[in-house]
Amino acid sequence: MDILNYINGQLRPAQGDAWLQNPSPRDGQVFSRIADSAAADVDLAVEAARSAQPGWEALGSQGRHDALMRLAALVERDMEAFAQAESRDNGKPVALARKVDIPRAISNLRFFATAILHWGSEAHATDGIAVNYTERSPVGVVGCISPWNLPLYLFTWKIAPALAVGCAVVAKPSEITPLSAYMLAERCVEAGLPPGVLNIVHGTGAKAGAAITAHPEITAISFTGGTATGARIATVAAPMFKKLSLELGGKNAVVVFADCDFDMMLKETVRSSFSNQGQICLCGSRILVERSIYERFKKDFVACVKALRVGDPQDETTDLGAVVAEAHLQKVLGHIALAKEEGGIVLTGGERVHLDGPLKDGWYMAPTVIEGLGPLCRTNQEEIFGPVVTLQPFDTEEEALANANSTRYGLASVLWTNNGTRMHRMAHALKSGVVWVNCWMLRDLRTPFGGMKQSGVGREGGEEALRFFTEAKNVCIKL
Ligand code: TXE
Repeated sequence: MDILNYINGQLRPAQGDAWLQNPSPRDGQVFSRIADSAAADVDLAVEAARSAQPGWEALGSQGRHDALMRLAALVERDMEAFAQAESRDNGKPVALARKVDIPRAISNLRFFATAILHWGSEAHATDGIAVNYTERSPVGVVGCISPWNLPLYLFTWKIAPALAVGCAVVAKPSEITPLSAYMLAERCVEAGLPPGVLNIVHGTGAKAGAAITAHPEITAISFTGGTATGARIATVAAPMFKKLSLELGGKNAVVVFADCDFDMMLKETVRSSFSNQGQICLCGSRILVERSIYERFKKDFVACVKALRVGDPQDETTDLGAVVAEAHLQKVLGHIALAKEEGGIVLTGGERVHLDGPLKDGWYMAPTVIEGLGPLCRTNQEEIFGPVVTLQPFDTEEEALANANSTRYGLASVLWTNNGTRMHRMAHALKSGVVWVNCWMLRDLRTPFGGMKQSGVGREGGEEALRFFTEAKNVCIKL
């Protein structure tokens, strides 16, 4: 299978006919090849976007709404094919792709297609001497660069608001999981999206990604990925005065108080630890438990984790599929070795899982729980981004807070308590862009989404995203 670029409405290989191999995490076998694009391909995409943008803006919000809704309907029509493809490309259980990834991609398209119909701006009357109104216009051609963990979910999370406000887009999905974006491109052709409005350039970050970041005609970059990559992108984009939205890494704390609803907490904490093989930047990888219930939590949690089924992503009963790449598997296993060196005790998991038969070369690992480490060791400070969590007891709220806030990240926190005043007190004091109380990954797309500290710059979601992809102009008229 050839995964082609989508430039100016056409599906085409990279110039120079360069290709990357695309293996499936499920069995480690190459099943497709990806256009290995470079600056010349990005130049073509930007040229197409620049030509298409004025007409796309002039189409108006109703016209853009209609086009995005047609695209959403085609993704929904082919939901199963997208779910199977996402699972094959990423290694996640197909049940997860069917339940989370693809439905959310459809919601992203529909949410922003409709949001633009209701989006207004503001006016300010100045003491009877002037009236001001704020005009919000699309910034032009934008770059959207997305990661491999939630491929279509995060790809559409970026392109939908950009397209809805009238920008034209040059987008690059991760070279590790390009398939669903390619399938979306095929549906763009079928939906009759005007050529050049959306351009998808496949390839590596160092070539295609860097060319998008550095292109002088791209006015804004929306990026989701690792913190180190975000910093590299910022060093290029900032001196070019591009708008930047950076959604980066996380090392999220789950704070469990004895007064919580234990059974609900336990079930959700297994999910927040290991969903998508722990490869969601919002996963709770540091679990802090009030000492009076620590032993009970440890026993019940480890029992639940041992019962999780690591298996064929195509099998409906699988809880954990394969991690996304061989290199990533080695990276996660390396973190477990480090944890042991730092004095951690592996309560369950900690090793690669070899399935038999055709899946013997797939990249599977056991969900892993580690205890006995303090808050400041590397294992509790560095993002692992795999099915690995640590447990730490705490005695006081102050201690839990200091621990939760002790990393350079600030993306999400999860708080389990039924004490109302504590909910507000802790939510206020936790240094993260998202705080979930007695839930995890409960998402309202209108809310601001993103991290602080080294988890990112800016916010996505709702009006935040529409404002990111537009320039605000104040027009002041003397009365
Ligand atoms: O990131 P990478 P990954 C974080 C998550 C983890 C990481 C996983 O916590 O740390 O992202 O994603 C392209 N110039 N989040 O490993 O390598 C690359 O090709 C331009 C946080 O994929 O940074 C890919 O398309 N582009 C997030 C994309 O950047 C470059 C949710 C990401 O790649 C580039 C998901 C360069 N120099 C993951 N180098 C959140 N906060 O929501 C690479 N790329």
